[in-house]
Amino acid sequence: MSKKFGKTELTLLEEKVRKLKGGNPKDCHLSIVDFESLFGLDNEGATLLHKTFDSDKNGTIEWNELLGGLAILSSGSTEEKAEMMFMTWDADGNGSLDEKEVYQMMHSSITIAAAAIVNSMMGPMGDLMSTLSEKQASELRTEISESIQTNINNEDVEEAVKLLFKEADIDNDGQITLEEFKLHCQSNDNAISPFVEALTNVVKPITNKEEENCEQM
Ligand SMILES: [Ca+2]
Ligand SMILES: [Ca+2]
Ligand SMILES: [Ca+2]
Repeated sequence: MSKKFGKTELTLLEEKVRKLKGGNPKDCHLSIVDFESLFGLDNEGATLLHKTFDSDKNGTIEWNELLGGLAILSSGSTEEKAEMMFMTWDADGNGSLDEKEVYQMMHSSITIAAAAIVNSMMGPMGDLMSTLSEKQASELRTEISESIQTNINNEDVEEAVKLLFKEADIDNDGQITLEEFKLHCQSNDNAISPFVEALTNVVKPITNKEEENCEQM
């Protein structure tokens, strides 16, 4: 596994941010709209990823937050990932997760997963995509991910939420604390992996150079 966040990826990321914002990428303040075009996400997905990376919660992503977020997603420990996810999921910042927060995040993570699928389709469709304008390409993306989203079954999401609470809410008080969440993630490899995997796939074009694709799967 050589999923490191190295010099090549760094240069690529700098280029992308410079192209998007102009000026010195290290002085960037990236908005949710910037994230939409940087990662090829729709608004819901970009909002979630943006929130995940915004560790000082000031509403924009600075260069160090961008690097930090990408580094954790591409090579962080389970504990680091769990902490990052928890902070993102805890929308009201009260230090625990309730059902509503978990529902929202489960729903968003499906959206992100859809975007990752769409992005991975865009690669092989490169020839076609290069004939489209930026606007047409982004419309096509939105169209495909919308059609995936309309097929999301809300009852399935509710099931997934219930299951998480059943397994992780040890003292049964209807709230998942950071401790409970970390314990759950450590004893259960699959707990955050669909979510993290979805995010990782979205950032992969940046954190992973194409020549390493042969290692996948
Ligand atoms: Ca910030
Ligand atoms: Ca909360
Ligand atoms: Ca609890």
